[in-house]
Amino acid sequence: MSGRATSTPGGKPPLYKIVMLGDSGVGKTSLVARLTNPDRPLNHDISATMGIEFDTQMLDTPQGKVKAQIWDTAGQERFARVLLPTYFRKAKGVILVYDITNAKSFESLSERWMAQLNDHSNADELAKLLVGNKSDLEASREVTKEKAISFCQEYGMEFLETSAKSGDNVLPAFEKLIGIVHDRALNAQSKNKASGHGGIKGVGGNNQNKSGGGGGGDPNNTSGSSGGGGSGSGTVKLEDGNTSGEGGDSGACGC
Ligand code: G3D
Ligand code: MG
Repeated sequence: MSGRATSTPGGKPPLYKIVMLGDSGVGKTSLVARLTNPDRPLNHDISATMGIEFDTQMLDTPQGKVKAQIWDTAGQERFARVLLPTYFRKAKGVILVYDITNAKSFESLSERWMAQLNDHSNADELAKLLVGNKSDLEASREVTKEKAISFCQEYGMEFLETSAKSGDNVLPAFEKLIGIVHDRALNAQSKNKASGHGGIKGVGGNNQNKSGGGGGGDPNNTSGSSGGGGSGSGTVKLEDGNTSGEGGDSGACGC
């Protein structure tokens, strides 16, 4: 299939929402920062993630360029329950992150994060990638690759070890996940065409608003084209159990 066929009607690359999951401190925010600002030193001013943040980034796949809207949240128990439905809404992929030097962060994946994924999303339809971060700290390793691989076999996902500190495998990790997401969308699109439904429906699933997104409006609108090039970011903060858009180009959450 040609790259052209993957584009939305305006010729813009498709936009897919992916979410970061994992305990606090495993390096989720550092991984996103390393991807979107590769030249910035690791310990730039990464504020504790108190709510939800997202960043967008153009990525290459074998089938052409796509834009990823990457959502990042705190692994803090007190916020997670209220925020998770918003977090997973319209997500097409998830990166489950643990810290290879912290066995508990790996155990949390099966004890907590997989359960939340199942409760708040259509987990079978989400593309999943397991990421063991902090691979630069080999001497302090607590989680073997074998353990991680057997987790992946159990839950049906791909696996990579990364270092947000050195940058090792960070871009390949995001590209791997977005490649799976894009392949699935293309397959769904060609099935639609074959069955006579035709038309490009964003990235499949339950898209309602196809007016485009990315550069503005509802950050959860990942169904249209990606808007302009480049990247953007925004924040959704928790206020008395409700979510509201704030700052950046996030606009109203609409959730
Ligand atoms: P989180 O978003 O999952 O909560 P952060 O995690 O990105 O805030 O990272 C938590 C701490 O781990 C930070 O250290 C960060 O610098 C560090 N870190 C993240 N990724 C790596 C990595 O790949 N290697 C190493 N060695 N450290 C990493 P501080 O000291 O600021 O708490
Ligand atoms: Mg964080």
